[in-house]
Amino acid sequence: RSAGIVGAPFSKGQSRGGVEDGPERIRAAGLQRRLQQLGCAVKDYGNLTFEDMSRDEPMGLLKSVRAVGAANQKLSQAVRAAKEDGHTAVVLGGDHSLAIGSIHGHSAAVGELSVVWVDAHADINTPLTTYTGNIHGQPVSYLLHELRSKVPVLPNFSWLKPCVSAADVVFIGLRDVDPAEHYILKMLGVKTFSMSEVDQLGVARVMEETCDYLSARGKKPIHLSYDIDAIDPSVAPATGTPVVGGLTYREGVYITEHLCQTGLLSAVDLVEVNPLRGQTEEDVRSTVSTAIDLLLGCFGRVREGNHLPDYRLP
Ligand code: DIR
Ligand code: MN
Ligand code: MN
Ligand code: MN
Repeated sequence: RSAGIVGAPFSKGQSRGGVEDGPERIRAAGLQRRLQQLGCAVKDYGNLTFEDMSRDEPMGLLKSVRAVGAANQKLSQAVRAAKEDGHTAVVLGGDHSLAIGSIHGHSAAVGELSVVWVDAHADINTPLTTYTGNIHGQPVSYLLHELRSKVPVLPNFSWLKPCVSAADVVFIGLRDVDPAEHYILKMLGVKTFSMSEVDQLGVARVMEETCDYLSARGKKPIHLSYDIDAIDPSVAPATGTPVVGGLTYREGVYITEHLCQTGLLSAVDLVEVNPLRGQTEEDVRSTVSTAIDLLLGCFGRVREGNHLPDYRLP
């Protein structure tokens, strides 16, 4: 197992500064070393750089369309390259608009995907249903075949073709869904486990049902898109749009452990860590440390402990 890390310090899918510092903070907390301690090979591709758009006027409500389009085209190519090098891709965000490029690039390399979207939000607004204008609340609509006719072609997005079927997506952790998003989820029959279902079923059953549901359509490579705001703000407060009533640390980590065990996890996004949104340095530390533990869970860390295969007692 090897991790191909791509840093994507991008923040223009929403309006709060600071989320572009996510990749550096997560690296500084020792991601590479801790993955290596698990016996995981690591290739760090470094951070992508995103040019400033001189003219990027809003289109109606939609903000920074051209910057988001260009950044995601670049990210798509980087994720595709990491997959073609044989790694499990790890995208460190940055805001969740990056899932457009990440999932597109992943699919370009390996074909049809299953997508597990762990988030307080559904991120399935279209450019016409959004009322914030933030593209981080829209990436799923850009990716779904079924919504193709509902998403106009936008500047710097002509490279993007929908590449995911609604039936191959599962949402976990939802608790702040806009009316239009709820309509779309119902209209398309998307599989969702809101926080109510997590409460009702427990996270173990949620993950059983998630994997059963996805594997019934064939064992496709899994793309995990993990928004840190899925985790309760008492644990992960340093994020742009915190919502009370989220996943506990243990539920959040369990999701990654379970997906890792499928052997199908092929790419992971860890997004929306915003060091400037913490009230205290401890808020930031707790958020970043949770992000690291989620990523380690994706690469085989289990809470019973691990040892390398060649370990010998001294
Ligand atoms: C809201 C919030 N549904 C929007 N979305 C967020 O902007 O479309 N996504 N915060 O992460
Ligand atoms: Mn999100
Ligand atoms: Mn969110
Ligand atoms: Mn399972």
